Amino acid sequence: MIEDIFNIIAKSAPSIRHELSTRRGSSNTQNPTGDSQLAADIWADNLFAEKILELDSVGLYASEERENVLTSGDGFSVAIDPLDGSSNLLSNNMIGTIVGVYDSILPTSGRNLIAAAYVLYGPITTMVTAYSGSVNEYVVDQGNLRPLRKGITLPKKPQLYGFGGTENDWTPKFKKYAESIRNEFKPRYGGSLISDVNQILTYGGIFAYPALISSPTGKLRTLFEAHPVAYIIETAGGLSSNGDVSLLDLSPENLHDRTPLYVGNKTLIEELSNL
Ligand code: AFP
Repeated sequence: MIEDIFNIIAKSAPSIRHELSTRRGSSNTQNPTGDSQLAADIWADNLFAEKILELDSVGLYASEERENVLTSGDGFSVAIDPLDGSSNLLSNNMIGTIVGVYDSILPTSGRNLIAAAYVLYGPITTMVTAYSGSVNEYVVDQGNLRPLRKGITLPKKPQLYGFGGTENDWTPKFKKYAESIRNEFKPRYGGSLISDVNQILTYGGIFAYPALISSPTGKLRTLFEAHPVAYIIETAGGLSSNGDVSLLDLSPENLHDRTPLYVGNKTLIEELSNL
């Protein structure tokens, strides 16, 4: 059942990858949180909506690219960011697809997640899944999942940090934290959450898109980005936080609510939360 959802995402990945080169232009529309949409965002959303709602096990589809949910009876709820980091398309940098599977109607608490996954359209297409207490990585080979790493845990020795937003828009508390770790780790920021999170999963460290002075709730969307990423990182032995509590404890009131996001090695997230 959950595997059916993972498989449909993997099966769609080659078409997504193939279509990207011809759908990089703007669609002259905005998504519900005000981001400009590319033709590819809308195309990928329609593709996933059709394929995912065909599954008997899925009853509800919600996407970062559409205002309201689509329903098709009983079953799991799927929340998706069809093309995460699509502004990277123009500069030919990495993008992803993020998926959360909830055992509840949406919006809801991250504690109702039962699985999460992402596809990373990098030099190779990979997919990372978290389900039943285990995080696994696959190569997506012509739509099929070929195992790469099983039972992934965050490396014990963190190496990287990546922080979103501009420094003059950070809060004094976050600036202080950034100062404290700058000399210890290497900076890496890619501008698509999934590429940034995947390198934390691979090399260890911390990724944050903090609360900003201009946007106290940060930039990232709780249901479509924060919950699934937190589920994957926490299943891999890391921690997530909005500055106070685990991102999984957040119950957004609205589908498109935002949250500050901190994910990574336990010690680093604890230090940041205790400041
Ligand atoms: P989209 O999914 O709308 O393309 O947004 C990308 C994103 O939400 C997330 O993937 C990045 O971490 C973040 O925005 C990048 O934001 P900046 O452009 O402010 O660096």
